[in-house]
Amino acid sequence: MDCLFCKIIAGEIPSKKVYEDQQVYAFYDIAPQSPVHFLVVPKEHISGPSAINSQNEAVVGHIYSVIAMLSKELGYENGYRVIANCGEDGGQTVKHLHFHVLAGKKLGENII
Ligand code: IU
Repeated sequence: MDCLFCKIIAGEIPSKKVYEDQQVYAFYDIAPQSPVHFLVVPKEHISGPSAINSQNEAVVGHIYSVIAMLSKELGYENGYRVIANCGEDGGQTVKHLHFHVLAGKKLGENII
């Protein structure tokens, strides 16, 4: 499958890893929109938020728990924003489900 994030997960394209376990991979965004900006993606290829269903939904809860755990480890427990863009109108450019984690400053409204 010709998916950029599948290639990043497989190590075929280099990335700056934040965290990895059996289900998810997290890496810093190449175009950061805040002092802390990384993406958390399921290792399983899910094309986007609209492809979440009863079969694959568990990984979404896991992703939120990983983000909360990392907030303490990376020191952004003062607050953060999690965003998943969906489809063309939602501004999704990479067709592999991903959650932006933005932190490190008081975030304005027009971000991501
Ligand atoms: P979006 O929600 O689909 O617009 O987010 C895609 C993100 O993937 C965006 O913030 C890009 O900067 C980021 N990204 C990346 O981190 N590495 C890449 O090689 C590419 C995009 I292409």
